[in-house]
Amino acid sequence: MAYVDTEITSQPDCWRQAAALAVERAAALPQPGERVAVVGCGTSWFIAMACAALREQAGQGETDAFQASEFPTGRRYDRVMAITRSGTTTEVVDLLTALPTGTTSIAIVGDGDSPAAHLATEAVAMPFADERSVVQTRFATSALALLRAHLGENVGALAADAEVAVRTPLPIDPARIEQVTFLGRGWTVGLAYEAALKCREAATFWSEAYPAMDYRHGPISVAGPGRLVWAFGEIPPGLAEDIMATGAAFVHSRTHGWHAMIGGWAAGRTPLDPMADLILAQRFAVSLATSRGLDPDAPRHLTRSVVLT
Ligand code: F1P
Repeated sequence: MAYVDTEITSQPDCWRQAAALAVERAAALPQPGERVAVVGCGTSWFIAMACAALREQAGQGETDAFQASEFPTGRRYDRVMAITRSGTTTEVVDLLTALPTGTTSIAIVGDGDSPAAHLATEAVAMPFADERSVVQTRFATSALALLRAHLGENVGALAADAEVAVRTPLPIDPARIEQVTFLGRGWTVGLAYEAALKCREAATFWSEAYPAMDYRHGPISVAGPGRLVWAFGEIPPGLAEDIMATGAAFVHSRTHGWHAMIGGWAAGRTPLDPMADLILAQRFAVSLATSRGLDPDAPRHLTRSVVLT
């Protein structure tokens, strides 16, 4: 079994631990009304996007997300929250070093003794969610669970959905698919980007991701038989029909009658929270890798943390 399989399966328990940590470290996390920027690289950037959209949607204050290297240094934020599993990613470390004096920063890290943890005003360490794998799964979703618990969401219920997601059969056989596009809206756009990154990292697979409303503005041209569109959360009316008209397979646990489109998978099942749907996409990516004879623990051209010299 690959390390990444073990880490994927441990997510329900990690989410519960993240929720407990959110209570313990509430004072270090963004406070209501603050203007906040969430930053990261790769997976951590996509989780930053989801965090920002959820916090703003919860009425907690204006929240932006940036790839760490693209942070607009001319803007002023009350708090900059960096998400970084390793705590060593160059762009994140550089940004924390260069923040204007007086900016409160917080690093959500796997390793509490890492450079990012030391540079930030406060560090919230989640060693229980740290990973051996290069390809991130549980650290990323646990960081999001931490934020969601801090926003008052019932992470216990999310963990129950995660228990289903780690063991339910996959919605589609990866061996039947030559391309996948993930879609999301609002906070699930970040999840869509992350799901597509998993397929590229673990399986060198052709994967794309878009906000669902933008899909008909060009990307739909790629859809067709043997290809897959996978949507997280709510999607715009009519989109499912437009996708199915292309002959592509469509996975979306919220579309009425969707089980008919994908061969009876999970018929009659209550839709899972999109964060649990992401677990299914992580498992899909790992399964893609193994079905293509690749080792998901050894992604091509990728290291566990990108440290630039
Ligand atoms: C960020 C990251 C990962 C990617 C790879 C390289 O890491 O870009 O998203 O999968 O492992 O590093 P981190 O800053 O969260 O440690």
